[in-house]
Amino acid sequence: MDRIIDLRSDTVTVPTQKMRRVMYEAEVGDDVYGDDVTTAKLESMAAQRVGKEAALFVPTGTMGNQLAVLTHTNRGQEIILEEDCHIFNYEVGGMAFLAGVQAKLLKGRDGVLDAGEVEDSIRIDDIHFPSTGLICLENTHNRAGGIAIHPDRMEPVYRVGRKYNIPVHLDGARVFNAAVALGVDVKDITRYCDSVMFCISKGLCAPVGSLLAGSEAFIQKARRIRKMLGGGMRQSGVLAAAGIVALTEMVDRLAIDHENAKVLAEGLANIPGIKIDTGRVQTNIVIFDISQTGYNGYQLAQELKAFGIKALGSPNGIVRFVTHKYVSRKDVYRVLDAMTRIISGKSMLARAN
Ligand code: TLP
Repeated sequence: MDRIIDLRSDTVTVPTQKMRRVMYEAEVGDDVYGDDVTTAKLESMAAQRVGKEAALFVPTGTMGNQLAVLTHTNRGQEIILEEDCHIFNYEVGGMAFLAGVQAKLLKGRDGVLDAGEVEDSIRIDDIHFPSTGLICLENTHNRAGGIAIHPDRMEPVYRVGRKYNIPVHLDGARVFNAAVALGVDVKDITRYCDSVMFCISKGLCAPVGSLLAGSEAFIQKARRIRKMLGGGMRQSGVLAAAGIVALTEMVDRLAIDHENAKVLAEGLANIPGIKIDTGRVQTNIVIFDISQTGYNGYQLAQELKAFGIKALGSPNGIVRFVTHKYVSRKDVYRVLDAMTRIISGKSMLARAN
């Protein structure tokens, strides 16, 4: 049997040989005492890269986002988010449980918030109302299909934040995918937020970790809260070492994953019954609808298994495939071949019944 192709997420990427070597050789110390030079190096490199004063190494993107909410807000405040965002939908209700804030959800267009609607949602000073403590953005936008949001579309929301003195946090789990897809420096994106979280453990192939970046004062406070949550790590340099390779060597190659996603999307569009808007496939995420094929996501994932392909199942007809370093162009053709066989087989079965 051929090698397994794993399309479930870019989180499945394993560290490269170079990463494993630098992890082995990393100079480490107790980071809670500020002794881990490798972690310190990654943090300063990350801060510089996204144009912020300081950064903090955290175990996961979820912890980075939740730390941002905890650090920016006070209990009982309201935060503005796009309704399909990760912070609200996929972080176990952490913002309510940990930070004690409530959500004001706005419908985005392609994951983008309308600045006018954001402004209208900011609470006025009234004894009955919570105060608005934070605005959250996401780029690339995962559930919108990995759409890379141009900084010009973030700027108006950021201006609203400035006007009312409300901080803007960017969930930039895949912000480097956005920068590469748009052909801009990542700073051109992160200049429109006060804090940003980005992951090194996704398309950039590091085994573990994310960075939260912002002002010196913000990161100092976030560092204390990270400790409170049990995220003060000791010899984290073994992980940070891989992160340094991720930032220095793995960003530009994301363009290959985007190309492969495009080819995958165009191939899927040619399979009868599959609905996909190829224009929305701008980075490494491919979202499509198989409901007209007679399959649901669970069944498709089951069928793909027989072809040595791992995919996430869902009870509805919406499927997400994610490309990454370990999905080659040849793998894309293998996936398309399997998809064609599965879908056409099913239609034949359907006709026979
Ligand atoms: N997303 C994962 C799943 O949780 C859905 C994935 O496979 O895409 N922000 C965004 C936009 C994300 O997509 C993710 C992970 C996170 C935050 C959280 O990162 P981790 O998994 O490191 O906690």
